[in-house]
Amino acid sequence: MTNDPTPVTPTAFPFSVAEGVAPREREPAPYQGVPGPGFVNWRVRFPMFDFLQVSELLTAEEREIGRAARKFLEAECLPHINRWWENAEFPTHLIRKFGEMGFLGPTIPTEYGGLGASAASYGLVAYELERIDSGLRSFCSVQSSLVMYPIYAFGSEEQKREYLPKLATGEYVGCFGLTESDGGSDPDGNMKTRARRDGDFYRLSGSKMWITNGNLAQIAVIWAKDDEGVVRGFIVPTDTPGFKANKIQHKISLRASVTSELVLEDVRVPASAMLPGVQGLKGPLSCLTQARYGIAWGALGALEAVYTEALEYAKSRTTFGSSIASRQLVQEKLVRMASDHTKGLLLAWRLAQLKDAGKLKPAQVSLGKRDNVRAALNGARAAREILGGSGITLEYHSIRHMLNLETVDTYEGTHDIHTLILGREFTGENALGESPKKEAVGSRG
Ligand code: TGC
Ligand code: FAD
Repeated sequence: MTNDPTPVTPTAFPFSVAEGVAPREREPAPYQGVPGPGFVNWRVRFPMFDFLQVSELLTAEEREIGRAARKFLEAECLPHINRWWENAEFPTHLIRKFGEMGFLGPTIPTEYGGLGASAASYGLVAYELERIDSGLRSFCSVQSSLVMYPIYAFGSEEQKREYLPKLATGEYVGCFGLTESDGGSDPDGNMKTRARRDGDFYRLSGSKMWITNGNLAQIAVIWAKDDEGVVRGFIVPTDTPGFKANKIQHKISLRASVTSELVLEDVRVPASAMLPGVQGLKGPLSCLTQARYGIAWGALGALEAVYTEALEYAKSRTTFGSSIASRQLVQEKLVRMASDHTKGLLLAWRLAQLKDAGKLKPAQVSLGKRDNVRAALNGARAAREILGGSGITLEYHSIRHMLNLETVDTYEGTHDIHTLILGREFTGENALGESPKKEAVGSRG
């Protein structure tokens, strides 16, 4: 790993706004050097920003997984992502390739089709995906952490053998239905979806809102309350009669991702579809811990993307006789981005160590998700500002990242919910409030 001081050649943008025509798709210009100090050259087109050389703390295998992911995503996704985002299109043709690259369930053991990779490897995959677009990372987060993880951690051996290999290759896409329309922050208090026992079957009724991959999925992991009012997870094939997915339109964030409402009208599944290994809210919350961990890494990928774009732009943009990079106000913004990225990477790396050691606590993950996502969002807003008027167009990437990160700041627990989780952890006082008293569904007839 060497730092090469050769000046950077500006990236070729996917299309020119001035042309006023549909995006022209081109290969980005070959990478000529590193944008400046703090970039570590992984011998790919763009080097990773890594000011404190955290990559030296990674194993050779972890670095190789990150390097391969970056090379693949640079070639297959970066030249097209602004068009996909503008057209609200998810690249379904890449799902199988994501499987081949090991992006789907990388930490799942090899006997079930995963890579058996470390937590840092999973984090680096999330980082590289989100460096291109939060929607691509979302797709893989849901598949890996919210669908494969619960089947692996709480499923029967039969469920694991039936679903995990297909999910790892991308033959099957999964989605995760926890949130309902009455308030996602309090999934227990607001859960109206019911699973009523009917002999050897369950009948599921209710609806789920804001479900990533909903219209792409062959299976849905649905969280519902049973006759005793206890939260249980069910693997529901989406072609089961009574199951319907409605795509949510007009999103101004995470446009290169499919988000859906799920409607379940008396959906009948065998009792063997229930995840036997967990009950209560800790089932879905354990999945969220996995996904939030990945987001703590992923957000830094987006932060690197906007920092690099703003830095290159600032160096090449001249006002009042010199580059805007020479101005103190611009430098302050760039330094804040670089500083937040550096601290965030150390935080993410430490979470990975704790995770592999089996010592990671949910509140520690809340810190990583909360702080790294907000740092990335603030960085994207600052990058957009440095880009001036050009920054509001899809000729550049920062505004897309900024709009995406508004969602990332909200899903998987809003910024404020994570503040309150941490407040509860540090003070011992619960400022979240109490969910309404749980009642047995069966008693209502
Ligand atoms: P609380 O009393 O705190 O806990 C209930 C039980 O769960 C356990 N637990 C956890 N276990 C694992 N991981 C966690 N993060 C956990 N948090 C809590 C806890 O120990 C307890 O276990 P037990 O054995 O004692 O029963 O429950 P609460 O009702 O007070 O929870 C409050 C709160 C705020 C923590 C929780 O409701 C919450 O996290 N709300 C936010 C909801 C959320 O994040 N939803 C995300 C939906 S999925 C999504 O957004 C996907 S986006 C995907 C993408 O595209 O990337
Ligand atoms: P609410 O819970 O209604 O919160 C509204 C506001 O009130 C927020 O600012 C919140 O911070 C604040 N608030 C709430 N409670 C408190 C409190 N006690 N104290 C102070 N402030 C509070 N869910 C899934 O299950 N699966 C998915 O795949 C999925 N994908 C998503 C994809 C997208 C694009 C989006 C936007 C959401 C997705 N979600 C998914 C849902 C997401 O997790 C929820 O939007 C999120 O948990 C917040 O819930 P809510 O939108 O209902 O907001």
